[in-house]
Amino acid sequence: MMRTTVHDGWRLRAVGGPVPGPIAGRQLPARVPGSTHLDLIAAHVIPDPYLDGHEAELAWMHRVDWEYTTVFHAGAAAPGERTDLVFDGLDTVATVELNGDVLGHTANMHRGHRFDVRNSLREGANELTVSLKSALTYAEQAEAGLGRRQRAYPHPYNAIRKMACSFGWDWGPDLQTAGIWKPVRLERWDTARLAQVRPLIAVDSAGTGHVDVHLELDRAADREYTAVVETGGRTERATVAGDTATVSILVPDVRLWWPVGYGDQPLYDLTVTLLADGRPVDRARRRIGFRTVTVDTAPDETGTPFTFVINGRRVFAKGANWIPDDHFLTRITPQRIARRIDQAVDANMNMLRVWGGGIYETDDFYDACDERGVLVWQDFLFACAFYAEEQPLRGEVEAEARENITRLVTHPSLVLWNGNNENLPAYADWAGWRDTLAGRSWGHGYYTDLLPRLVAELDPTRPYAPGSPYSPGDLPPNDAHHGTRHEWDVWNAVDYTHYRTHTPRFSAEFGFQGPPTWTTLHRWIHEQPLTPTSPAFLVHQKAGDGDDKLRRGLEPHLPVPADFEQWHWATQLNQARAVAFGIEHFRSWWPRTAGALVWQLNDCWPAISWAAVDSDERPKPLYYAIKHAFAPRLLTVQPRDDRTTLIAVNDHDQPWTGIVQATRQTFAGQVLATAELPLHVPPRSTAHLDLDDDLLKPADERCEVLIATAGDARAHHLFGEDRDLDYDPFPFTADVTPITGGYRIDVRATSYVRDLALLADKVAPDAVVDDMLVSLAAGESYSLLVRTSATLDQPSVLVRPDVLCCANTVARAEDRQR
Ligand code: BMA
Repeated sequence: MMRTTVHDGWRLRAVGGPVPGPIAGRQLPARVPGSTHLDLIAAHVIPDPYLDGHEAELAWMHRVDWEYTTVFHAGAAAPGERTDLVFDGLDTVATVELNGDVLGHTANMHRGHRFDVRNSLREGANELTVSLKSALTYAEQAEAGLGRRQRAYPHPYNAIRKMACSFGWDWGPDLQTAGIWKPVRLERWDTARLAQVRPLIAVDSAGTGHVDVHLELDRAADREYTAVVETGGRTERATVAGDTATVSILVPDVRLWWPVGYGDQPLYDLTVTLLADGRPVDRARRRIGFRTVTVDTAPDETGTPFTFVINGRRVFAKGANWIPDDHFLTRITPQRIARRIDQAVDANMNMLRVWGGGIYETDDFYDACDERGVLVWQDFLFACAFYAEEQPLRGEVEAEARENITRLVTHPSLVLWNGNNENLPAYADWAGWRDTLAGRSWGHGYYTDLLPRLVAELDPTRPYAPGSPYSPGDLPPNDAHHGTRHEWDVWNAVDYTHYRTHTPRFSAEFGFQGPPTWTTLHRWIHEQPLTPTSPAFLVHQKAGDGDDKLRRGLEPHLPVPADFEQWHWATQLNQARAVAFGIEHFRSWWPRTAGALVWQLNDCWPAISWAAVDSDERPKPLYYAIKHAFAPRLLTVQPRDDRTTLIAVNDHDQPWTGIVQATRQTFAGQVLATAELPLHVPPRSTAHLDLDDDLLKPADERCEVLIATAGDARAHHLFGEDRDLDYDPFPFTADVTPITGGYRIDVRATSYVRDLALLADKVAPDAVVDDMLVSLAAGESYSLLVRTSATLDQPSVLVRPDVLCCANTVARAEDRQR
């Protein structure tokens, strides 16, 4: 088998549609893998679509047809030789021609295509052309044929198998990509090739790993075929009589792969060699891990749980939802993915959910998760819409599902296949949606029949869920007592304290918006004055009514900010508070609640969004709040049976024992009540600690705080909302000391400091602070470390009030306004 990539010499031109004069007729250099927007940016013929208001100006690109061409040199196919041209991914509606012969038409970005080019390939120069039709026009025509079906956004993304958020989302731009988005290569072979390698892995109670490698052969010649499989120091071989074979290997005493926080992530190389008459003709390599996974959904006294069980151990899923890490997918490097997964792990996460409006994530993504012990829940790609179950969609859905199940099956990090995002409540609950169907299909058959059948056939080692959210039987899909739940009343309609009105069995989506970091915002939006409602700003705020929802979410808690910079800090802080409030509630209910997946970890462009990490990879204050709220050991103050209770959550294999020091004190530092509470929390469980009235009943609720501390864990309980509290607006002193690689900022609280933060990016674009949203009692000290390559002329900028701030400073803004 000889594989040669065909990535060089590509040119691009617009061949139809409303092409602006300066671009019409021009051939531009093109990158493969790549996409039209990126090629046009590189050729300086369009502005950066993420910048200011350019997104809308580029809408013409949605209606343009494009042509990619290259000439590559190759030998003609020898007699008996097979030559295939393989596209791992075409985005999306393509006609592929080689030397003028049409090889085929495609209309699905989520799968690969293989063309037999024996008869078209020439000795010497070969001209390859990929013509891409407007995906939007195609989708509209497809919809006209299939019948209109409801969707959450204007374009018919549900009538084409293309990343749904390519057509815009409530955090993403409407920039409809087109291109050859995955590798292209020529494969030359004779005899046979390994068409499919699908290892299914199990571990028995004796600790022996079972690897069943399912193989499919593509044969060009009749030979004696043998497959040799090696892993874990063992080798097995089997004769392949027909086109399929299964080779089984037993690996005794396997080292188990664990999620982060539970153990290591040993990975084993797996090699499959195909021999024809004893001579190797093809080889495939995979990396596998040994672990078991089930989801416990056996009904119990409160309803239907949804608890991941890995290697027999029940796991609270701490994590977030994942969207494509850049709207322009082909720019996402393995390094960028690795940094993002590192951030997730550093924020104490152990699970990411790959959301169904994006893509079947890449091997780079899954490799990074395999290596770090991040569990992955992968949605099938259906989101917030009804989908036709008729052709041509149906065939494409089956083909992409088969291909991606087979591709991803090897990854130990993958622990769940899920049918869709929110399409079940769309049918059951969303006002007026079902009535629009008039009896037409809507995707139910995919989620309850086709997809579970394919998973059972190709990947019986993993659980399948019909959708997210999902409740069994005839229950409303979003029922709080059964299965997974999405909480969107918070953000859309009600205050975040409403999180406590439900105790879901698994919270698969919940979140709150906030702006990106200051530097990211100003890198991408340049208008003056910049306000939450200025035109270019609103281009980057895609949520319906987003600005009002931010304001409504803020008002019950924090003072009204005096200016834009205060608004920026206050809305970021409120986002952090809202999500942490949710996480602490959900964790306090373990094991009844078995997961909290924040909406959303990452951004795909500079946006005002629910993300914890912005599109320039900078952590927002929310990120630090998540990290604290997901700490293995958490103290949290929660209402239980009309009583304010301290709950200790121990997500650790060791018991948590010691003493909780609890005080009620004034902001000025006068201690009014103290208690020492013995703490004993068994591994992976919670304990409730009763607090006496003298701790719970403030003399003056405006200037007192209850602080409970055990080791590194600490809970702060205020007796009112920030906007009503009498904070000292200047509650600390701070000194800066240069250290290797950055600066140390020593903060000393002169009065109670709530949510100390250092917005390091304001000082240097690469500056990152190690922690923030730390609260300090009067008299306490805390050191923040800022890492940066910059040498600051004036290190004292790090303690400027707009850089080193806290919740108290938002209050000060209101004072200024008064
Ligand atoms: C959920 C997600 C996304 C959306 C988010 C925020 O429903 O599934 O569709 O971006 O809410 O509105």
